[in-house]
Amino acid sequence: MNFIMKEQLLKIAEEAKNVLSAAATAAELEDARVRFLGKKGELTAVLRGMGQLSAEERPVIGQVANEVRGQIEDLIESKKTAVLAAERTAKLASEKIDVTMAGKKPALGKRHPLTTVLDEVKEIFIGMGFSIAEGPEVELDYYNFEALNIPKDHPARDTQDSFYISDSVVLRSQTSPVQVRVMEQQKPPLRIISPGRVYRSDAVDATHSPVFHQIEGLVVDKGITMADLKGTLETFLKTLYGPEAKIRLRPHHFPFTEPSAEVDVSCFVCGGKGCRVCKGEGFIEILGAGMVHPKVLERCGIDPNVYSGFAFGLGLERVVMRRMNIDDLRLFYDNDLRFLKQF
Ligand code: 2NL
Repeated sequence: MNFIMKEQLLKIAEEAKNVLSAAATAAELEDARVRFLGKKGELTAVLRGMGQLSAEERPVIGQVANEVRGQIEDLIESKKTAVLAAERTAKLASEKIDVTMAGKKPALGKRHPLTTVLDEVKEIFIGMGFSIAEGPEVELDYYNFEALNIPKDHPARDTQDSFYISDSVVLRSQTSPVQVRVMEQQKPPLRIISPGRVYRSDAVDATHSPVFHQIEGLVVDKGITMADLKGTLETFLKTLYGPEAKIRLRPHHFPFTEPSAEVDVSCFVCGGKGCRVCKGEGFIEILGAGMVHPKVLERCGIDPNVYSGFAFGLGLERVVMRRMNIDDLRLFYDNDLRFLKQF
């Protein structure tokens, strides 16, 4: 019995040495500790059998067992230090970063063509002393139509042409209501432009959209005349299209201005000779304008006997389409990068 148990103990010691020298991780070391020294381990199993030994044999085997336990414990301890050091080195190596490596370039967007041209227009008017005015897109029918002298039977007031929220609330069909609000709240002199989104009940095609952008302008002061209108718009259009640009005014009608005019700019493709772009005209219609109707001034609390003013409006999309040779309005709203990247 003594002999067999001693053999078993030495075999365990031998096996433990092999397993431990092959262990490469802390987890493998722990597995080995449980296998050889644990409560249900191999060494414990042998020690359990010691009860059957004689009183002389017991201390001898006990001593061998303790020596084997000590050897295995020492092995585990020294191996543990080596394994932890190796694991730490491997972890550090795997976490190494090269701080000199070139970074990833973030994809950089660019401005929408409508924004580019709007910014340019704003800049030109700011240079002439104008301020930018903004207001609600969901507007009272009063500000959108009534205050602007647009009669009840005017086609623009039809539910066919404007989006009504209720009897008295409408999606603004122009940005003039912003200017009406400014006139109600501020005293002349006034010099503002009001760019923004406007809504009309149109079916979508290459030249129509139910949502588009308008830029309106308003100047009110003592002694403002048609000459101020013409000079301001000429300066604006020459800055936008170049110093060779010429302008021309044709009589027109708007309910909110009197007199009213449509303003043309000489064709920026042929310079006025006549070509396909201007359809042989030499000029292209660019905006509507006029002297603010006395009734409009009066409704806004400005005395038309003391003050006068001019106003104008233009569609942003049409200006950008001509300038950038874009033939379909829908391209502005599709958000197709193949289109947007070109500008
Ligand atoms: C166009 C041109 C225009 C105005 C807008 C305006 C604003 C106020 C008073 C008087 Cl508060 N007029 N705006 C004036 C003339 C033309 O727009 O083609 N519109 C459809």
